[in-house]
Amino acid sequence: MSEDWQQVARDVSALLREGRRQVIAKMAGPMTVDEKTGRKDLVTNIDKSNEQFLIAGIRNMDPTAKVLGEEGFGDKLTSLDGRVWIVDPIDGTMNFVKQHDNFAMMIGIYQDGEGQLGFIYDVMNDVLYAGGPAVGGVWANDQQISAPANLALSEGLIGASAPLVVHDTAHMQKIVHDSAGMRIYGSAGIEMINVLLGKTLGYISYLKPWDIAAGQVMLNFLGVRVSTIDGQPLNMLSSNLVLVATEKAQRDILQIEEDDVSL
Ligand code: 2AM
Ligand code: CA
Ligand code: CA
Ligand code: CA
Repeated sequence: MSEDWQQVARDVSALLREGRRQVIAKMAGPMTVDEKTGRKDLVTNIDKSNEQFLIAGIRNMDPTAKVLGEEGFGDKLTSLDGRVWIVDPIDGTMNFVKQHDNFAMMIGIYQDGEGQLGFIYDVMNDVLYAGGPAVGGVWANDQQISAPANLALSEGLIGASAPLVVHDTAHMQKIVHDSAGMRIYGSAGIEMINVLLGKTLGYISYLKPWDIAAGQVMLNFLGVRVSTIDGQPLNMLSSNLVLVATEKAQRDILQIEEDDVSL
């Protein structure tokens, strides 16, 4: 693979734009929807074909790449050594099926466990968020993004996945109570875009590596904290209860966890 990260970023952006064109073309045709673990966990023929398309493009760019893909067309990974590409072909599949909106395509590139580049493509708005330490910035299409304000929990909105709130996992109700309000978008990618843009100050959800890989790279680069709900680094080979938050809001939320208080 080219060691010129700017070139890699351009190549991956072109790959994602072509993937988007194909996804949008296929959305006009019949969609096959299957359940994975249950009726709220879906996969379509387009999730699968887009993952195959993206992974073929990645292997073309980087023949020795190790690829972790949600739908199983990548490799079985046992470590993060070397260069690892983490792919979520459609993030927010339920939104994709029900709304034809509010879903994303995501790719994260890690080198020996260190995030280098992240890509989150807001498909229907046609805005590609891309960047990380390898290219020294984060962009929304051609527009560079500056770091979001370091808001305390009380000063901003927090995103979360609905089950955490319903079951009051990890003191979610107290966290929501202490915030300015909660929003639920149904796509980790769209949630992380909102944090990148400072529209929300954080996001809490139980996530797999492909849900968080791309966002973690860009968020960290802009000073947003990504950790487990206990403040520990994520294990990028398994699931995590993920806390994305501004530095101040992370401190506020970790304090709630430590105090172990409910409403
Ligand atoms: P997905 O659409 O790629 O599966 C929905 O709240 C968000 O959580 C989406 O980003 C979704 O990603 C992710 N998610 C992770 N695990 C999930 C699961 N078991 N069922 C549904 N969504 C899941
Ligand atoms: Ca899924
Ligand atoms: Ca996902
Ligand atoms: Ca997905």
